[in-house]
Amino acid sequence: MTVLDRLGRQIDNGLEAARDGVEQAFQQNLRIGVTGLARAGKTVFITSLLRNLLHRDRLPGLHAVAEGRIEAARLNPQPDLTLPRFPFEAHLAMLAGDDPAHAQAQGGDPAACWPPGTTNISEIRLSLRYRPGSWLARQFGETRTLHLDIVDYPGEWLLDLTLLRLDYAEWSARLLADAQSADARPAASAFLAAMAQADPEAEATDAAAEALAQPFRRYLQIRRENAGAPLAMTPGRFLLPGDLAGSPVLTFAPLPDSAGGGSRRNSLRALMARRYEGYRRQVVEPFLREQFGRLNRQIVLVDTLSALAAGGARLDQLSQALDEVLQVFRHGRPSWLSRLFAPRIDRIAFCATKADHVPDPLRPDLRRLTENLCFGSSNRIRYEGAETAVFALAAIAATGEAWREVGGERRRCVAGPAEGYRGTTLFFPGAIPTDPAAPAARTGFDGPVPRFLPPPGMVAAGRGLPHLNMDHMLQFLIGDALT
Ligand SMILES: Nc1nc2c(ncn2[C@@H]2O[C@H](COP(=O)(O)OP(=O)(O)OP(=O)(O)O)[C@@H](O)[C@H]2O)c(=O)[nH]1
Ligand SMILES: [Mg+2]
Repeated sequence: MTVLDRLGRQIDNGLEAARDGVEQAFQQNLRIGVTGLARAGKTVFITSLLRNLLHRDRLPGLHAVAEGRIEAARLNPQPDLTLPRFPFEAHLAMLAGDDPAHAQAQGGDPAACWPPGTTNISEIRLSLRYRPGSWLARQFGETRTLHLDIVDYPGEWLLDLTLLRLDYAEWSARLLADAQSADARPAASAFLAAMAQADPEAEATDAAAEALAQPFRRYLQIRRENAGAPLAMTPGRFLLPGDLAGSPVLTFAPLPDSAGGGSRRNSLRALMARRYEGYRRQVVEPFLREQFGRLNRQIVLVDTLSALAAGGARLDQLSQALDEVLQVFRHGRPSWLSRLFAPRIDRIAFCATKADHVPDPLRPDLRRLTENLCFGSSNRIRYEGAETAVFALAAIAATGEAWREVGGERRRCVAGPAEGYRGTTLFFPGAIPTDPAAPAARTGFDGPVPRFLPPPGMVAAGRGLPHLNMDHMLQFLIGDALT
């Protein structure tokens, strides 16, 4: 290679680096935290969000789409190399009725089904190439790229974030108060009997720890299926251990506080407290730091309708559980320095999910109820400087509308095929109270909320998925990043 060749190559490399630098300057990453308890609708929401951003025919409320400024979208390699990829294609195949395992379970009959409950963490990146809206922004480049990074995880793990605020004695007191309640006694009897036999001050052994942890795990699993079970059943990994199954960090249980002060260092109670501490340090803190520590935007998915249907204190429990979880996040307006080193969440969308379960005229009431339910949290978050908004949405609109006679009156219902029913199921939830404290919000529904099935033929080539309000929610959440 001649000197001139070498010089030419260096100039080429230099230009490329400069071009990369300019490219970098016009790329923006938003890490979006999808926050929701178990079954709130996170996985279906992420699947719909990805599909609808890849094929944007159903997003008129997202301004960059309406103005024709999004040139292309694609799934790109995710930034975190150690996390599994969110199985978007597999979930879509289930919704399309193309999942071979489900078809086999149905006797070879292909049928659309919902993705299963999530058992481990996964991540995905979707990148949008767009033309900026303003003339000024276009002077710095014709197109830009917005990367959206999204993480999915089992909802059971979310409540573990509340443990960061509770020490072992506080956590034990909470769990034992419920285990000793009349509601919980049948589920808790084996665990309470094991606890009565254990001597918390005796020298700790692995066998003694396991003799208590094993019935405690079993109790949590049974108890959470009970109608009146509290939402906050922790530790979440005892319900869904992911890759930690059987490890010592999952071998502990609550114990009543020692009456006369401290315990000996090698006592069973001290061992349990150390393991609880280990769980907080080695499981919960990394989960918070790695998955939620770098968030810029947050969606809080709230299954308000199911809580309303359950009646009693369920709405209060939901509101309190979400509020406790949200206190762990860093909200507020980011300074340019914090944007680089310790991002803050500056926009939060509170969303009532599965709004396709209520007919159109009642959806504003579902939104208002959710707004009132989350008022304490959203008020605090706004005070910290972040923007909040509330939506009633359906990631997938699985129902149509129909009319039915109820008590001599014609009522607008939602209708569609539902799990466990033949033909078309009609559902009318009655009026939706907007105040969670109103007597009507306490009575619950007479029957269960049907689980409507994904409509056949919903996944069509080149099209997004039918939804309610996802576009308006997206305009609030990421619209500013596409201007
Ligand atoms: N009709 C309708 N049903 C929905 C919608 N979103 C979720 N569902 C229902 O709610 C169930 C739970 O949704 P998922 O997305 O799996 O919930 P999740 O929050 O990921 O739950 P975990 O993984 O257990 O934490 C689904 O299987 C559906 O039955 C929706 O937009 N419309
Ligand atoms: Mg899930």
